[in-house]
Amino acid sequence: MTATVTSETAEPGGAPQSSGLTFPDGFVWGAATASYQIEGAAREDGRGPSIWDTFSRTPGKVFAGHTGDVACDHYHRYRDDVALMVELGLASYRFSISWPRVRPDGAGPVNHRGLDFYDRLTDELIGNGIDPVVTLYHWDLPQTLQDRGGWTVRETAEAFAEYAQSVYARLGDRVRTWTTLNEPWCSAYLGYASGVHAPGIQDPVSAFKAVHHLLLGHGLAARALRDAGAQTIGITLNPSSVLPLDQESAADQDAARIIDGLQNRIFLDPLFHGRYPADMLEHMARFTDLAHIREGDEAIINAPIDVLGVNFYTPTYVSAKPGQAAALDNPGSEGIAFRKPVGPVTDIGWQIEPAGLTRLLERLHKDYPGTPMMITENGAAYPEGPDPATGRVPDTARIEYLDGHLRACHDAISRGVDLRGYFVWSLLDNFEWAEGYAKRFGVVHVDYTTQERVPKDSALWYRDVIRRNGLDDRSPTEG
Ligand code: GCO
Repeated sequence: MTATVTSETAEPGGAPQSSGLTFPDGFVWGAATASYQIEGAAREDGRGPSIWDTFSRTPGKVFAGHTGDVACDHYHRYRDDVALMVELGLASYRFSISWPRVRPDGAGPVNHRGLDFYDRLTDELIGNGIDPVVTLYHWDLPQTLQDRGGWTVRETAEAFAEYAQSVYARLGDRVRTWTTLNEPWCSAYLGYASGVHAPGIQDPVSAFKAVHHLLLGHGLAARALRDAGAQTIGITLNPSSVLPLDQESAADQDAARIIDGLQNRIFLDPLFHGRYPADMLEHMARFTDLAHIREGDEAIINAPIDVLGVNFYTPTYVSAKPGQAAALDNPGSEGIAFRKPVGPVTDIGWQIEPAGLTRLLERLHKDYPGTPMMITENGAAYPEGPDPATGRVPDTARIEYLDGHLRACHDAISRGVDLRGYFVWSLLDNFEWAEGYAKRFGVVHVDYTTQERVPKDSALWYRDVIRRNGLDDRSPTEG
């Protein structure tokens, strides 16, 4: 697809039309969710426990002791949820498969009842003209695999490829787009370094081993999917737009290099260039011998992919600060300060800076060229619920956030970036990991007592964006 864009729209024969932003023909409009965050039915049809079941039951780990036991009850309400997607006019829906539903013991026998659910969901989507985009791992590792070392051991990478094959065997005749991992940065560093996410471990050595075994799992699964005949294979990262606070300062630039290495290049270089960056090998070697990185592994990780998924929420600014303790989720970052958000932030405290997204996409396009990209997540937490008088959910700030980031995507496309689609995070309010149900990212409001869904104003706005394949020139908050 060529990335042609227009910045003017004209109504044939009509009065001069306001200028707007039109996206390329075929640009994919979608919404995203993840299994543990929405499905519920935690003990149904043979599903085994995941690390998030364990973690959310560990006192003090998740806001107010919330768990994904029921979540949005999507497991039972998926038909209604697909009907909502139809109302919004989504072309595509990105969801993840729960590994412990499919292989309750991680590496053991396939649980066909678990696959039945995804089979029904896939048929429901396709029957309604919505293209399914499957993510194989969105953080719900089977607990049995964690008990054997989780992502710190090689066996988990091997088990992941086997699990990927079992899902492909069932859905491969209908699902065209396969994403191996979602945000391995979070799985590795939040799961094993800061311990803010499951499995809640705080050990840099484990985190670096997890980085490698996640990437290896991706490579092994990508190869297995390719051999099985998968059409489009990708991985979703959350690459960060990392900038030195003082662009002129050599010390700040060096701080940015290290954080860019830990958050971006440690994943992107082996994926696209088949080797870890030399400075990151040195960085990791401060903590561990690198015996877990075996001869040939980087070539496996370098398996060709067809699309890079990019999740973006907020940029990162860093500076050199002697004496600063390391941020737990960035092992080895002592002497580096992360700037506190400035300017407008969302309800989760993340700085809003759409230009950071354009910058990031251009950088990825320049340093890792040749692979089309999709925004596989972008969105914002805001608390609004239904107005008792009107029943509407007036989430104006979310509309502004989305409008700004779509303009940033359009800018990137205008500058030559091969961006093929956009998935809003998220279709539904859902279980926001350590924040439980306290943070709402949905364009559809969920009442967790009644499970009633109400499309927010942002959903109606997004429906119009999809209809016109672009943005109009009104400020998003007007009318
Ligand atoms: C993410 C996650 C989502 C989060 C979202 C908001 O990939 O970070 O995929 O599960 O809910 O990012 O934090």
